[in-house]
Amino acid sequence: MKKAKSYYIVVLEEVQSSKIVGAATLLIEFKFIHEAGSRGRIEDVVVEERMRGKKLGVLLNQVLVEMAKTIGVYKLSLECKTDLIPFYQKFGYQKNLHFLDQRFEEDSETPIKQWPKPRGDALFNEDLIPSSVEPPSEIRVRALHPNDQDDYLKLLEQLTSVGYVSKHDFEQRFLSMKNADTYFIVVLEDVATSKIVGAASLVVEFKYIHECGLRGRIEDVVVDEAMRGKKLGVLLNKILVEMARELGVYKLSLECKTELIPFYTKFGYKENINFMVQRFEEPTTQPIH
Ligand code: 16G
Repeated sequence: MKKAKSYYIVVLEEVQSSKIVGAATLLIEFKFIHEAGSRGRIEDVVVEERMRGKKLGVLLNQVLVEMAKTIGVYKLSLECKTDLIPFYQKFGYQKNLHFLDQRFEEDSETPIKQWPKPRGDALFNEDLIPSSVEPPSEIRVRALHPNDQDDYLKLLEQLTSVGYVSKHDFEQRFLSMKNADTYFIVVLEDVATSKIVGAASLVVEFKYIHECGLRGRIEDVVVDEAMRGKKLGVLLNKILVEMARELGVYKLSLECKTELIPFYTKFGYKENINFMVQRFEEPTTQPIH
């Protein structure tokens, strides 16, 4: 967690007993979208039972929202049960997208013997790309490389706002992702033109819960407009679900619009929980990392 430079676990210590009576995590996820910005996630918020009713949950949330603003995230989100929606609305969150997840069997053994190290320029170790999922012959599946900048950013513009990303910003973003070793951005290259025509990310999060387990998130799935209808979205999703399983995540999730629920349901996801999000004005200065 420390190496990834993205985990801010805040605890509340009861002064008298030196016991931890509350905790919450702010997780920062590095992005290429939103000017190579970052998004924040609130995770694992918990207050000791005997300390409930003292507004410690409010305190934790206020602290984390302020920290997220200081860091300069463009949006902050969390998942919660239906009865907690009114609580989180107080801090500025709204329910708009849908949150889908699926769980895998939890093994008591370490999920993966050796975390696969990336080789060469690639963002992640390409051996992880499952050979069981076969792309059409005109498509090559590979990891993102630093010289994919123009193609990849152009493609992301079909998903959301990207804005201006200098070569330096792109390289820094790439480096911070590679250093964290938990960003698996798969791209689909059109063999004939060498252009990137599809991309999707698997981002792995380290947890203490679930036996120091891992959770996975599918992010920034996009297929070039000109290539739609060729099942490339299906291909990307099959690949990432397999990779997540191979890495040993206990749960895999994503957020999507209503019209995409039937598509994602095909890969085993279900809507179990609410997704709440708030957006901030996009920072004009570089975020602090
Ligand atoms: C969708 C994406 C998410 C992406 C976001 C960008 C999938 C499964 N979900 O929710 O990964 O980051 O759109 O939208 O691809 P934003 O710019 O409004 O955050």
